[in-house]
Amino acid sequence: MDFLMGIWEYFASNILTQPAYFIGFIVLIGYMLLKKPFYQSIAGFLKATVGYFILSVGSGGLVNNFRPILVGLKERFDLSATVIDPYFGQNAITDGVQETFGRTFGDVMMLLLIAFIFNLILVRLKKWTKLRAVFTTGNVQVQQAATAFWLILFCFPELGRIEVLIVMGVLLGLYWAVGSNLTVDITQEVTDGAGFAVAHQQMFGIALASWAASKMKFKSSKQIEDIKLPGFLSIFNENMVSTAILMLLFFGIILVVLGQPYLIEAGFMKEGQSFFFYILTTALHFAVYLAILQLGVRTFVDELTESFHGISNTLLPGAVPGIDVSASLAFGSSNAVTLGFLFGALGQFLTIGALILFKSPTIIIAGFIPMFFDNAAIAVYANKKGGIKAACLLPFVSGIIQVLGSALIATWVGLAQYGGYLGMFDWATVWPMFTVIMKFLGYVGIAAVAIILLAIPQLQYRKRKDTYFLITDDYDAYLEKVKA
Ligand code: ASC
Repeated sequence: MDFLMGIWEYFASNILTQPAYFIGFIVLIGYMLLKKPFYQSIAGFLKATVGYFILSVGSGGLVNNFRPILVGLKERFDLSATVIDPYFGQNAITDGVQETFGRTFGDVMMLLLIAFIFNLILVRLKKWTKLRAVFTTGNVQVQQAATAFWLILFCFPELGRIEVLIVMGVLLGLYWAVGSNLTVDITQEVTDGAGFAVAHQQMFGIALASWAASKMKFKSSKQIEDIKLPGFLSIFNENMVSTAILMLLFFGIILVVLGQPYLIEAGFMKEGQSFFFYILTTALHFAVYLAILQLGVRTFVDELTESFHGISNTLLPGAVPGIDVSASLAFGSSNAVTLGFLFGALGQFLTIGALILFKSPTIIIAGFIPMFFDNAAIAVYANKKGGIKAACLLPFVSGIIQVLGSALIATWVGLAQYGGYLGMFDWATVWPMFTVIMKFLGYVGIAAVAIILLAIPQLQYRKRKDTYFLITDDYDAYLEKVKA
């Protein structure tokens, strides 16, 4: 038993929760199942892993580049508050779970494993479940398993250890399968059939935003890439330029408010460094990291989707891999990414201002990850379905919801006092609703949540039985059929 646990721990900490290697091994196994020569399979493994690491450099760079702003706003305005950020959320749970519920964080990894296996089973039973996507984003799975662990203990503090793991393992596995399945079709549209789904923290958000965008009746619903600005404005047509200019304004205003003396004192700027060039460098690096992120995605996505045929022809018929939401940011309109971030930030900042003004017992501090990755993705999908206006409006609304939803749930379940909450869109909306249902209906609530989740893919399937599986099996044939 100890030996098996040792293997599991090694696998969990080095592969399952490290998406670069996990994606790499999926590619390796996929190619081997496709009976490619060994050297080609190894090459695929390397390219996918390197590509994913490049993506991590991009997304990590974006996060770090933004740190002075958020740390600065917090310190300058002397706010002690709950940070909405996946890593702060995870730390809060690590700190509080023993004290609050008398449980250990170690169980979170077991929960992750059970949920992941359940996700695989659900997809294997695709004929009945209609579920097509496997969640592979391990870093995010840890954060979600931790939060889900807390929520189930909050609803059922008396439930035994094994029962907790099984009940939440099933619900979380369902959420992974159902959530990423919700993004399959729209992601195929946005990426022109790249063959992956989103496995992240705003899957319901993406589905909802795409639906809302498609229902919005604006007079003109031009997509961002179709708008050709005239005269000097034409420089905004070029994504790198527009990102640089918009970020210069955004960072410029906030960094000037924070002030040079503070930035030097806090160690973000060096004594004697030019303030103007500090702001310029910070702003331009946004465009730099965005470009790196997109390069990373382009490096691994082709390998992944090609090799995944090996898995979807044999082990998991007809399945697609669910991957990090960053992947979808490399497709669609790049300007949508920037606009989504800015409007999401606006929504968040205004709502935080309102919390302070109305003396809310919990004040939220914006975290970059929800602000950027959720809202940029929502904008990319909304732009595809409803054009530029939807791509501005929906991230703004999402920013408001992220802050309000997180403030409510984090206060209610007691995570606010440990200083952090996951805060991504689904965890500020869908999961708080599940928590309400379970807290008030007890065991009936568990069944209700499971039934709701199971019903969603059935409804999707009913709407268009003829193309439901075709869209992943053969995208070109799907397009032909839809056109016909
Ligand atoms: C998250 C999280 C990250 C980022 C990354 C985006 O939710 O924990 O590190 O988003 O996955 O690419």
